[in-house]
Amino acid sequence: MLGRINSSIVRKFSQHHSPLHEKLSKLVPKKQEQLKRIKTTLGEKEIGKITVGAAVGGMRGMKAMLYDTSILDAQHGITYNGGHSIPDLCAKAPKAVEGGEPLPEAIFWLLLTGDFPTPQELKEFQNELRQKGTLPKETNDLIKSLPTNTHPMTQLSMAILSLQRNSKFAEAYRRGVSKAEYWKYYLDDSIDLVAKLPHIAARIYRHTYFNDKYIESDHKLDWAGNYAHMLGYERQEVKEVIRGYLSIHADHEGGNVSAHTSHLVGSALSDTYLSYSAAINGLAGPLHGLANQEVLRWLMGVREKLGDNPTDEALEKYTWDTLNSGKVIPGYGHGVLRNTDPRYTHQAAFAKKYIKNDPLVNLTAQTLKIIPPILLKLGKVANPWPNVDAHSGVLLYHYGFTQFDYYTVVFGVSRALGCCAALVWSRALGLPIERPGSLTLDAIEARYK
Ligand code: CMX
Repeated sequence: MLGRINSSIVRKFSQHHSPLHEKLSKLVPKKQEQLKRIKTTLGEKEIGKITVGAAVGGMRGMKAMLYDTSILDAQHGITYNGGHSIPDLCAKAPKAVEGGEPLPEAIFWLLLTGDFPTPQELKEFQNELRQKGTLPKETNDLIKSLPTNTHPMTQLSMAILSLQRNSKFAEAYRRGVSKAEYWKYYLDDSIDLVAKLPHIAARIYRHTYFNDKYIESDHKLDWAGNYAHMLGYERQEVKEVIRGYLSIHADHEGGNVSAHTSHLVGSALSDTYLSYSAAINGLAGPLHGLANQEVLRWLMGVREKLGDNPTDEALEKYTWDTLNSGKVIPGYGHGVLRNTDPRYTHQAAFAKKYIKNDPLVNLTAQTLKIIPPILLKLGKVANPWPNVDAHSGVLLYHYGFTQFDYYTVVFGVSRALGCCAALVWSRALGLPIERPGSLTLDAIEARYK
């Protein structure tokens, strides 16, 4: 099929000539003007105060950066660019199946522009992603060369880095391109990375678990449907799970570890590949994205010890045993949210609609009853409610996608949509290199003597 994508389309999607470039070219001056207005009229206003507690406590609650693609509310969860909450997004986004899950490539468009693409824009953008998806030989060779016990997230980070030598931004910077043009090259690199990520991620999966038996891309499919296909899942429901998963994990404001890492590294004018590879390393931490694999591991531990239908009392004891052994309960708690994560609610609704009598899905519902009161009893947990990771892996597992060490890679494919959109905007707005200050313990005490 790729061979049939004719040269006029190839020309059309060459540097700076994609539909997204056209759309953003109109938006960028408006946002630049808005930032200028904010700087001149509001530059001296206080957003909040920085306490010693916040400085030594992981900067919790400090609003200290500009990140324009989404905003997080402690009670209501995430709102994507254009004012779309998770339920609103799921109702209004373009879909592959009527009444089904959003198309994540449309979410990328939304995060960048604040609008869903029109059917024509979507079609053109999907073509562009198809055309740019093919991986260079060295990326394929690199993945194939890695020991299969290399964690899939490590493979993902390395594979993204292997694309860096073709960065349009890095090349343009060497040529001395004007600062006003940076965003266009970041957009080129970002579209390229987004196009290639499902191919990279599917290759890592087939390399790690299926002896390098790769599955050819199907260019008739949408971006996420093709990812499911290349992973080896043809059921429509699995494609829908993947579409939904990739849509709702895409962005979660700028302060979380992956988004902030990508933003920080990008602020040094490191290109999209360098920035997003770094973000993946943060996402691979068990307190962040790796929690979805840890949830599965925890639930498997419950099943192994207590069987498929544990009593509430037995599950309570298992939860206390986990806590008393000095571990966290994965999938519960959040740095910002103080309510059940709407992304969890969305996935629970999907499970209710499509899945009947699955022991793990039932167990997940049971944990919702048991775990929050226990976390509340601990007296220190700020949010006892489930986050997105409490449900995502369970859906994949139900459909036979059981290699849970891989689950965070799916998260990594999705989070690129938000991080890349934000990188483009950071360059379009000319945001400076990030350089907050720090204090030593002695300096803090000396300051308040
Ligand atoms: N189980 C046990 N203890 C928990 C807990 C949980 N699920 N959530 C928080 N706590 C503990 C913290 O470890 C901390 O204990 P110490 O004071 O002894 O260090 C205390 O409660 C206060 O923490 P907090 O203010 O409620 O939460 P933080 O903002 O510090 O941390 C998070 C947030 C997500 C790291 C934490 O809730 C956690 O470890 N959850 C489990 C891992 C998880 O699900 N992570 C995924 C988050 C979503 C994502 O990024 O993908």
